[in-house]
Amino acid sequence: HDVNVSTKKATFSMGCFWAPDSLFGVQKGVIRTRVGYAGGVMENPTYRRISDHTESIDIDYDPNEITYNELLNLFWAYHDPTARTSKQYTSLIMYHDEEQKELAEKTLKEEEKKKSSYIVTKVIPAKEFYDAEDYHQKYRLQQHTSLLEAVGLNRGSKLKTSHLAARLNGYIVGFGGVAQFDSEINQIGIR
Ligand code: MHO
Repeated sequence: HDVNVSTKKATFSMGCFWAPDSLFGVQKGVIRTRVGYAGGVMENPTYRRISDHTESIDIDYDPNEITYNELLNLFWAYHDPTARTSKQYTSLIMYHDEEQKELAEKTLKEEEKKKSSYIVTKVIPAKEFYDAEDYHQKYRLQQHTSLLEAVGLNRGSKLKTSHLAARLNGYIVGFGGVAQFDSEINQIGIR
């Protein structure tokens, strides 16, 4: 279930991290995802003691298959960047290099124009990313115990590294669609 291609990272915060885990996990070129806490300074946050951190998603993607711009388009389309929320659920783009920073800032300005409203999203450098507890990883998929067992994903922290887990966690809530599922069923390790 692990895929070995060289990847880049993208890190976003856009509300409760369960939904973006499903959204991004099923995109073409996304190899694996994990959810966690980032954007703050307190060490070792947890769900109960999230402190100054924000629920975040960390994406490993193959830049030959999907661009950072495409990931940004999904980021903007699938949450409300004008919503003022608590720090736990705020909107963040955490960039990993200068190119990501520039693209993030450019799309933020475009979004501001489009919505003609204040965008709360902060573009900040990616720092420490603290993995969330195992029960938050691929949360939607984890609600399907027998499926997890059938594909051998029911134990340990495999849910953070498995490509198959990322795919199924998207398909299970309807992202990706049947045609894409059929087209990749032989590659993602179901049979
Ligand atoms: N308890 C909320 C948010 C969960 S998310 C991990 C819910 O059930 O939607 O913050």
